[in-house]
Amino acid sequence: MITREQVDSYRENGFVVVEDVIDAALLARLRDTVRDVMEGARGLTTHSDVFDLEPGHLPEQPRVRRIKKPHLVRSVFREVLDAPVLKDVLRHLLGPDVRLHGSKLNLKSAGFGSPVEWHQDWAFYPHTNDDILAIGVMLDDVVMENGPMLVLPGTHRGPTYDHHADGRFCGAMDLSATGLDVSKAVACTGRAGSASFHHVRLVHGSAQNTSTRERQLLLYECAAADAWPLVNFTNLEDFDSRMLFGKPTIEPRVVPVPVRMPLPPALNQGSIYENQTAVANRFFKVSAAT
Ligand SMILES: O=C(O)CCC(=O)C(=O)O
Repeated sequence: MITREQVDSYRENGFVVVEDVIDAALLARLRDTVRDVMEGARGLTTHSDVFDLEPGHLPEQPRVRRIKKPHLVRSVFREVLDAPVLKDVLRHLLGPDVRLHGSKLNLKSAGFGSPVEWHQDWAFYPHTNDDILAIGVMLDDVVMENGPMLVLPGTHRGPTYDHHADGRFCGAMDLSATGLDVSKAVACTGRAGSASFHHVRLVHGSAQNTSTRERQLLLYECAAADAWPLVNFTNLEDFDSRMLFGKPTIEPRVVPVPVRMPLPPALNQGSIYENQTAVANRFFKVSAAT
């Protein structure tokens, strides 16, 4: 299902896009469910446990940036993780024992969907080893115009960059301070039903969606079972309940990977979008909401 070349490319570049990880019927159910869940944002005056709101949100005209932890909101979002292609890819990239770390659905709506500044997921959730990746299931066709995720190939083998501003974690890098060449960025595009798989240390970000096309990206963070978090460990029952397949372990595999703690915590909590509001030097432009 995933080819040897694709696995090698993931190891070399830190990402791979695989087509048709979910079938048309599941894709249609996911889209319907998103529409239904979004009704819950009507009337909200501030972010909630489920919804992260766009700056231009109004209670009577909801604008949502993110549905938080969708796998806990509706069971169809949990079903995606049983898709055979997706499981096959996870087995090849992370091994026989895999745990779900978290999930989120970035809406990036047509016309105003917010950008995500350059960052490494690793800066948010360092673990004892880095056999961790994020799956981005495309619920819409993702093209250059509607704010695809942009990745800098090979950066998963480099340093962990500074994600702090004014002495606090802010969840974003100042690319100009890193020497990284943005012209080398690759866009993770693909037709709806495809998915990107990106390494936890890969530098990535995405622009505002100023196009007329939606770009919904359903993200699942997955870890090898022996990767234990260095921050925000809750309890063993919750930890083990998130096993997707294989066996849990109480013996973390510890490898010498570069770590920076996301501490002191970000000034603005709730989501990466909120964390990143503390960044002075934004890379991606934000135009007034249409
Ligand atoms: O939605 C995107 O384009 C970027 C997603 C991402 O990097 C994140 O939410 O951490």
